Amino acid sequence: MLKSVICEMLGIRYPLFQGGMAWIADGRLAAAVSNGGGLGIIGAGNAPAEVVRKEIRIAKSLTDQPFGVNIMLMSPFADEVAQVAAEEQVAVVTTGAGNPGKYMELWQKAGIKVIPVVASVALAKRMERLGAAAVIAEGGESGGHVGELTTMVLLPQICDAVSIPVLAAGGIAEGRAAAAAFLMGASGVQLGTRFLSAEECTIHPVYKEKILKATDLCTMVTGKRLGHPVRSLRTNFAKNYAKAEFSAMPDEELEQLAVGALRLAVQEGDSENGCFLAGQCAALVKKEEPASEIVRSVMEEAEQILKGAAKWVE
Ligand code: TUI
Repeated sequence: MLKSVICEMLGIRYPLFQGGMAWIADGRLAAAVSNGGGLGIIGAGNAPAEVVRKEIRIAKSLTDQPFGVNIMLMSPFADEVAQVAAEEQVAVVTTGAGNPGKYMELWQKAGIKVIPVVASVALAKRMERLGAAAVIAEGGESGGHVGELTTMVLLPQICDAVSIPVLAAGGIAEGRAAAAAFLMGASGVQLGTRFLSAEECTIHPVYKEKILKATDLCTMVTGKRLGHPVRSLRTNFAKNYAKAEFSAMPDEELEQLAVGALRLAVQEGDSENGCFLAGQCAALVKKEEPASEIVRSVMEEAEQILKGAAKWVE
């Protein structure tokens, strides 16, 4: 079985995290992943603290395994959600879209393992100094808020720069990419897009269908002009947004265009006005299946590939 220091650190069977996708990763999905031997993560996104607490309680009722909460640092509720994570003493907090420095002490005092998602070497080093238990190096192949670098070049640089364990994210939907990440020095992997096809993932059927039908060039990045690049499916909404970005439209109006678009995708399956966040690996997601089966099959495939890796050596 494929094991790493992450398994011992967190008491989980497989070194595989499910990304804490905003609006999508709820207590039910997180519990299903944790019951399958990975680490399920509730995505707090822009949700108010009490909504997040409710999802944490749902996860606690569905699993006795460890799970995490992802705190989206650009959320207007980040302070309160950070507090709720501490009060509920979740096993792990992951963070995204910013620097979680100001919350580190709060979480560490609550006995929580803090594992920030980073898109640069500098932030990875800063997080290690502040006591992060590990970092997740996320390349720009991922869905949602993206950094500049690809997983292929970011991961080895972060592995060189820090002594804490590094997990890889961005572009990983299968055992093949997971095996590659381990070969490059990762101690674990995080998958987001692949879990959109989980049976326990409650996104609108239209969203799921779009993921299952996605092909290689199906995603694009918008939002660079306002400093928050986001990868999503190349829908009419994304194309129109991109056009608006290159027009003379004022920043405030451009910002308004995106408000509520993720909810419209997740809950309404609105192809015209919804923003369907997805990573480049959507094209590799082929079928709907239980979350536990995703965890097991990705790890098993990675293990077989790593066992066979000696064939390259004379
Ligand atoms: O955060 C993510 N993925 C996300 S967040 C999200 S919700 C959102 N919607 C619209 C705009 C922005 C966010 C959807 N998907 N992944 C982790 C991640 N973090 N990727 C990139 C970063 C990041 C970027 C800049 C982390 C830190 C950072 O700056 C740190 C600093 O010190 O300035």
